Amino acid sequence: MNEAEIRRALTTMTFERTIHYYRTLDSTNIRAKTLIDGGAREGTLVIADEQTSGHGRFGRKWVSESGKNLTFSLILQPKLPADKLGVVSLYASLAIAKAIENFVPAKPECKWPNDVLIDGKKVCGILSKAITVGSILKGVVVGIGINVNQQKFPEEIGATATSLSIIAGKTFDRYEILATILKTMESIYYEMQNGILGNILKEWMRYSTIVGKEIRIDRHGSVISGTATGLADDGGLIVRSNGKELKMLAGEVTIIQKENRP
Ligand code: BT5
Repeated sequence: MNEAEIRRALTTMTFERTIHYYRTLDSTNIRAKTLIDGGAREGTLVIADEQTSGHGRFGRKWVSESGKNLTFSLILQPKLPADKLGVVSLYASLAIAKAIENFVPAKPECKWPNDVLIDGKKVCGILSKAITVGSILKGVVVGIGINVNQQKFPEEIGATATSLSIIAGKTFDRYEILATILKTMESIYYEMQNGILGNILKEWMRYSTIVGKEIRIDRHGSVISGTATGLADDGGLIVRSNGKELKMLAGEVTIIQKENRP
Protein backbone atom coordinates (compact mmCIF):
# COMPACT_ATOMS: atom_id res chain seq x y z
CA MET A 1 0.00 0.00 0.00
CA ASN A 2 1.08 3.63 0.01
CA GLU A 3 -0.07 6.71 1.85
CA ALA A 4 -1.22 8.71 -1.19
CA GLU A 5 -3.46 5.86 -2.38
CA ILE A 6 -4.90 5.38 1.11
CA ARG A 7 -5.69 9.09 1.26
CA ARG A 8 -7.29 8.99 -2.18
CA ALA A 9 -9.48 6.01 -1.21
CA LEU A 10 -10.77 7.43 2.08
CA THR A 11 -14.22 8.99 2.05
CA THR A 12 -14.60 9.78 5.75
CA MET A 13 -15.79 13.30 6.46
CA THR A 14 -15.33 14.00 10.14
CA PHE A 15 -12.54 11.72 11.33
CA GLU A 16 -9.14 13.37 11.16
CA ARG A 17 -7.39 12.28 7.99
CA THR A 18 -3.90 11.97 9.38
CA ILE A 19 -2.40 8.73 8.12
CA HIS A 20 0.74 7.05 9.40
CA TYR A 21 1.59 4.30 6.94
CA TYR A 22 4.44 1.85 7.48
CA ARG A 23 5.62 -0.96 5.30
CA THR A 24 6.86 -2.74 8.44
CA LEU A 25 6.14 -1.82 12.03
CA ASP A 26 6.24 -3.61 15.37
CA SER A 27 2.52 -3.05 16.01
CA THR A 28 0.08 -0.36 14.89
CA ASN A 29 -1.41 -0.43 18.40
CA ILE A 30 1.95 0.35 20.01
CA ARG A 31 2.54 3.20 17.54
CA ALA A 32 -0.99 4.58 18.04
CA LYS A 33 -0.49 4.68 21.80
CA THR A 34 2.69 6.75 21.32
CA LEU A 35 0.76 9.09 19.04
CA ILE A 36 -1.98 9.53 21.65
CA ASP A 37 0.70 10.34 24.21
CA GLY A 38 1.85 13.04 21.78
CA GLY A 39 -1.66 14.51 21.41
CA ALA A 40 -2.89 12.81 18.19
CA ARG A 41 -6.46 13.64 17.22
CA GLU A 42 -9.55 11.56 16.72
CA GLY A 43 -9.56 9.61 13.48
CA THR A 44 -5.78 9.39 13.19
CA LEU A 45 -4.96 6.18 11.36
CA VAL A 46 -1.89 4.00 11.78
CA ILE A 47 -1.58 1.27 9.18
CA ALA A 48 1.13 -1.25 8.33
CA ASP A 49 1.58 -3.83 5.60
CA GLU A 50 3.51 -6.00 8.03
CA GLN A 51 3.76 -6.14 11.82
CA THR A 52 6.63 -7.81 13.61
CA SER A 53 4.84 -7.82 17.00
CA GLY A 54 1.17 -7.83 15.99
CA HIS A 55 -0.75 -9.02 19.01
CA GLY A 56 -4.16 -9.80 20.43
CA ARG A 57 -5.44 -10.08 24.00
CA PHE A 58 -3.37 -11.63 26.77
CA GLY A 59 -0.19 -11.24 24.70
CA ARG A 60 -1.39 -13.62 21.99
CA LYS A 61 0.01 -13.24 18.48
CA TRP A 62 -1.84 -11.76 15.53
CA VAL A 63 -0.50 -13.52 12.44
CA SER A 64 -0.91 -11.79 9.11
CA GLU A 65 0.86 -12.38 5.79
CA SER A 66 2.74 -9.29 4.66
CA GLY A 67 0.87 -7.15 2.12
CA LYS A 68 -2.21 -9.38 1.94
CA ASN A 69 -4.47 -8.10 4.68
CA LEU A 70 -5.35 -5.01 6.68
CA THR A 71 -3.71 -4.34 10.02
CA PHE A 72 -4.42 -0.88 11.38
CA SER A 73 -5.30 1.14 14.44
CA LEU A 74 -7.71 4.01 14.65
CA ILE A 75 -7.53 6.62 17.40
CA LEU A 76 -10.89 7.59 18.87
CA GLN A 77 -11.87 9.89 21.69
CA PRO A 78 -15.36 8.75 22.68
CA LYS A 79 -17.06 10.72 25.41
CA LEU A 80 -17.83 7.61 27.40
CA PRO A 81 -17.44 7.00 31.11
CA ALA A 82 -14.68 4.52 31.98
CA ASP A 83 -17.19 1.80 32.85
CA LYS A 84 -18.72 1.91 29.34
CA LEU A 85 -15.51 1.65 27.32
CA GLY A 86 -16.13 -2.05 26.73
CA VAL A 87 -18.69 -0.98 24.13
CA VAL A 88 -15.92 0.32 21.86
CA SER A 89 -14.95 -3.22 20.75
CA LEU A 90 -18.59 -4.08 20.10
CA TYR A 91 -19.03 -0.85 18.12
CA ALA A 92 -15.97 -1.68 16.01
CA SER A 93 -17.00 -5.29 15.37
CA LEU A 94 -20.51 -4.15 14.41
CA ALA A 95 -19.13 -1.57 11.96
CA ILE A 96 -16.80 -4.15 10.42
CA ALA A 97 -19.56 -6.76 10.09
CA LYS A 98 -21.78 -4.16 8.39
CA ALA A 99 -18.95 -3.03 6.12
CA ILE A 100 -17.76 -6.44 4.94
CA GLU A 101 -21.20 -7.92 4.37
CA ASN A 102 -21.26 -5.89 1.14
CA PHE A 103 -18.28 -7.87 -0.15
CA VAL A 104 -19.05 -11.49 0.74
CA PRO A 105 -21.93 -13.86 0.01
CA ALA A 106 -22.31 -14.94 3.68
CA LYS A 107 -23.49 -12.91 6.67
CA PRO A 108 -20.66 -11.88 9.00
CA GLU A 109 -21.24 -12.62 12.66
CA CYS A 110 -20.07 -10.67 15.71
CA LYS A 111 -18.58 -12.89 18.38
CA TRP A 112 -18.41 -11.36 21.85
CA PRO A 113 -16.32 -9.50 22.71
CA ASN A 114 -13.94 -8.72 19.85
CA ASP A 115 -14.16 -10.99 16.80
CA VAL A 116 -15.95 -11.05 13.49
CA LEU A 117 -16.57 -14.50 12.02
CA ILE A 118 -17.79 -15.72 8.66
CA ASP A 119 -19.04 -19.29 8.34
CA GLY A 120 -17.93 -19.79 11.95
CA LYS A 121 -14.30 -18.82 11.23
CA LYS A 122 -12.44 -15.74 12.37
CA VAL A 123 -11.96 -13.12 9.67
CA CYS A 124 -11.24 -10.19 11.98
CA GLY A 125 -9.89 -9.57 15.47
CA ILE A 126 -10.10 -6.31 17.39
CA LEU A 127 -7.95 -5.10 20.25
CA SER A 128 -9.14 -1.89 21.90
CA LYS A 129 -7.07 -0.17 24.52
CA ALA A 130 -8.00 2.90 26.52
CA ILE A 131 -5.12 5.29 27.16
CA THR A 132 -5.61 7.28 30.34
CA VAL A 133 -3.59 9.75 32.34
CA GLY A 134 -4.85 9.52 35.90
CA SER A 135 -8.60 9.42 35.48
CA ILE A 136 -8.57 11.35 32.18
CA LEU A 137 -9.19 9.41 28.98
CA LYS A 138 -6.69 10.58 26.36
CA GLY A 139 -7.98 8.28 23.67
CA VAL A 140 -8.83 4.75 22.68
CA VAL A 141 -6.70 2.75 20.29
CA VAL A 142 -8.92 0.51 18.22
CA GLY A 143 -6.63 -2.09 16.65
CA ILE A 144 -8.10 -4.06 13.79
CA GLY A 145 -6.71 -7.05 11.93
CA ILE A 146 -8.78 -8.26 9.03
CA ASN A 147 -7.90 -11.11 6.72
CA VAL A 148 -8.51 -9.86 3.21
CA ASN A 149 -6.52 -11.72 0.54
CA GLN A 150 -4.62 -14.33 2.57
CA GLN A 151 -5.24 -17.84 1.19
CA LYS A 152 -3.35 -20.06 3.61
CA PHE A 153 -2.89 -19.72 7.36
CA PRO A 154 -0.31 -21.30 9.65
CA GLU A 155 -1.29 -24.71 10.96
CA GLU A 156 -2.23 -23.51 14.46
CA ILE A 157 -5.04 -21.31 13.10
CA GLY A 158 -5.66 -23.17 9.83
CA ALA A 159 -8.97 -24.62 11.02
CA THR A 160 -10.31 -21.45 12.67
CA ALA A 161 -9.23 -18.57 10.39
CA THR A 162 -10.65 -17.41 7.09
CA SER A 163 -10.37 -14.41 4.77
CA LEU A 164 -12.72 -12.36 2.62
CA SER A 165 -10.97 -13.78 -0.41
CA ILE A 166 -11.45 -17.42 0.65
CA ILE A 167 -15.15 -16.77 1.29
CA ALA A 168 -15.83 -14.80 -1.89
CA GLY A 169 -13.42 -16.65 -4.21
CA LYS A 170 -11.81 -13.46 -5.50
CA THR A 171 -9.05 -10.98 -4.69
CA PHE A 172 -10.07 -7.69 -3.11
CA ASP A 173 -8.78 -4.14 -3.39
CA ARG A 174 -7.55 -3.48 0.16
CA TYR A 175 -7.99 0.28 -0.24
CA GLU A 176 -11.66 -0.21 -0.98
CA ILE A 177 -12.18 -2.50 2.02
CA LEU A 178 -10.34 -0.06 4.31
CA ALA A 179 -12.32 2.93 3.02
CA THR A 180 -15.63 1.08 3.48
CA ILE A 181 -14.75 0.01 7.03
CA LEU A 182 -13.71 3.52 8.09
CA LYS A 183 -16.77 5.08 6.45
CA THR A 184 -19.04 2.62 8.28
CA MET A 185 -17.23 3.22 11.58
CA GLU A 186 -17.71 6.94 11.10
CA SER A 187 -21.37 6.58 10.16
CA ILE A 188 -22.35 4.99 13.48
CA TYR A 189 -19.76 6.74 15.61
CA TYR A 190 -21.86 9.75 16.57
CA GLU A 191 -24.13 7.49 18.63
CA MET A 192 -21.22 6.32 20.70
CA GLN A 193 -19.73 9.79 20.79
CA ASN A 194 -22.95 11.05 22.35
CA GLY A 195 -23.24 8.16 24.77
CA ILE A 196 -26.31 6.70 23.00
CA LEU A 197 -25.28 3.08 23.19
CA GLY A 198 -28.69 1.40 22.91
CA ASN A 199 -28.79 1.25 19.10
CA ILE A 200 -25.24 -0.03 18.83
CA LEU A 201 -25.95 -2.81 21.33
CA LYS A 202 -29.26 -3.68 19.67
CA GLU A 203 -27.71 -3.79 16.21
CA TRP A 204 -24.75 -5.79 17.49
CA MET A 205 -27.22 -8.40 18.74
CA ARG A 206 -28.63 -8.70 15.21
CA TYR A 207 -25.16 -9.74 14.05
CA SER A 208 -24.59 -12.14 16.90
CA THR A 209 -25.90 -15.66 17.14
CA ILE A 210 -24.85 -16.21 20.71
CA VAL A 211 -28.08 -15.31 22.49
CA GLY A 212 -30.05 -18.35 23.59
CA LYS A 213 -27.05 -20.64 23.24
CA GLU A 214 -25.20 -22.69 25.81
CA ILE A 215 -21.74 -21.27 26.13
CA ARG A 216 -18.59 -21.79 28.10
CA ILE A 217 -16.64 -18.70 29.05
CA ASP A 218 -13.05 -18.96 30.12
CA ARG A 219 -11.66 -16.07 32.17
CA HIS A 220 -7.97 -16.69 32.80
CA GLY A 221 -8.61 -20.36 33.54
CA SER A 222 -11.81 -19.92 35.58
CA VAL A 223 -14.54 -21.46 33.45
CA ILE A 224 -18.27 -20.73 33.68
CA SER A 225 -20.97 -22.52 31.69
CA GLY A 226 -24.43 -21.17 31.08
CA THR A 227 -26.86 -19.67 28.60
CA ALA A 228 -26.02 -16.34 26.97
CA THR A 229 -29.09 -14.17 27.46
CA GLY A 230 -28.04 -10.77 26.13
CA LEU A 231 -25.86 -7.70 26.59
CA ALA A 232 -25.71 -5.33 29.55
CA ASP A 233 -25.71 -1.57 28.83
CA ASP A 234 -21.93 -1.47 29.26
CA GLY A 235 -21.40 -4.19 26.64
CA GLY A 236 -20.91 -6.97 29.20
CA LEU A 237 -22.28 -10.39 28.29
CA ILE A 238 -25.14 -11.63 30.46
CA VAL A 239 -24.95 -15.34 31.18
CA ARG A 240 -27.51 -17.38 33.12
CA SER A 241 -25.62 -19.96 35.10
CA ASN A 242 -27.07 -22.18 37.84
CA GLY A 243 -30.14 -19.96 38.09
CA LYS A 244 -28.12 -16.75 38.48
CA GLU A 245 -27.59 -13.94 35.96
CA LEU A 246 -23.91 -13.08 35.75
CA LYS A 247 -22.29 -10.24 33.81
CA MET A 248 -19.05 -11.08 32.03
CA LEU A 249 -16.71 -8.24 31.09
CA ALA A 250 -13.93 -10.31 29.52
CA GLY A 251 -13.18 -13.87 28.54
CA GLU A 252 -13.06 -16.40 25.75
CA VAL A 253 -16.44 -17.71 24.65
CA THR A 254 -17.03 -21.17 23.19
CA ILE A 255 -20.47 -22.20 22.02
CA ILE A 256 -21.20 -25.68 23.35
CA GLN A 257 -24.77 -26.17 22.14
CA LYS A 258 -26.51 -24.82 19.08
CA GLU A 259 -30.02 -24.13 20.39
CA ASN A 260 -31.51 -23.56 23.81
CA ARG A 261 -34.32 -21.10 23.26
CA PRO A 262 -37.41 -21.32 25.43
C1 BT5 B 1 -7.60 -10.54 18.69
O1 BT5 B 1 -7.07 -11.04 19.85
O2 BT5 B 1 -8.29 -11.15 17.93
C2 BT5 B 1 -7.21 -9.09 18.40
C3 BT5 B 1 -6.28 -8.98 17.25
C4 BT5 B 1 -5.98 -7.54 16.91
C5 BT5 B 1 -4.94 -7.44 15.86
C6 BT5 B 1 -4.74 -6.02 15.42
S1 BT5 B 1 -3.77 -5.90 13.98
C7 BT5 B 1 -3.62 -4.21 14.16
C8 BT5 B 1 -3.43 -3.96 15.65
N1 BT5 B 1 -2.04 -4.06 16.02
C9 BT5 B 1 -1.83 -5.07 16.86
O3 BT5 B 1 -0.70 -5.40 17.33
N2 BT5 B 1 -2.98 -5.70 17.13
C10 BT5 B 1 -4.09 -5.09 16.44
P1 BT5 B 1 -7.48 -12.40 20.52
O4 BT5 B 1 -8.96 -12.44 20.75
O5 BT5 B 1 -6.58 -12.54 21.68
O6 BT5 B 1 -7.17 -13.50 19.45
C11 BT5 B 1 -5.85 -13.87 19.14
C12 BT5 B 1 -5.94 -15.29 18.58
O7 BT5 B 1 -6.52 -15.24 17.26
C13 BT5 B 1 -4.59 -15.94 18.37
O8 BT5 B 1 -4.17 -16.57 19.56
C14 BT5 B 1 -4.87 -16.94 17.28
O9 BT5 B 1 -5.49 -18.12 17.78
C15 BT5 B 1 -5.92 -16.23 16.45
N3 BT5 B 1 -5.34 -15.55 15.28
C16 BT5 B 1 -4.12 -14.97 15.14
N4 BT5 B 1 -4.00 -14.41 13.93
C17 BT5 B 1 -5.16 -14.64 13.28
C18 BT5 B 1 -5.64 -14.32 11.98
N5 BT5 B 1 -4.94 -13.61 11.09
N6 BT5 B 1 -6.90 -14.71 11.66
C19 BT5 B 1 -7.67 -15.42 12.52
N7 BT5 B 1 -7.25 -15.77 13.74
C20 BT5 B 1 -6.02 -15.38 14.13
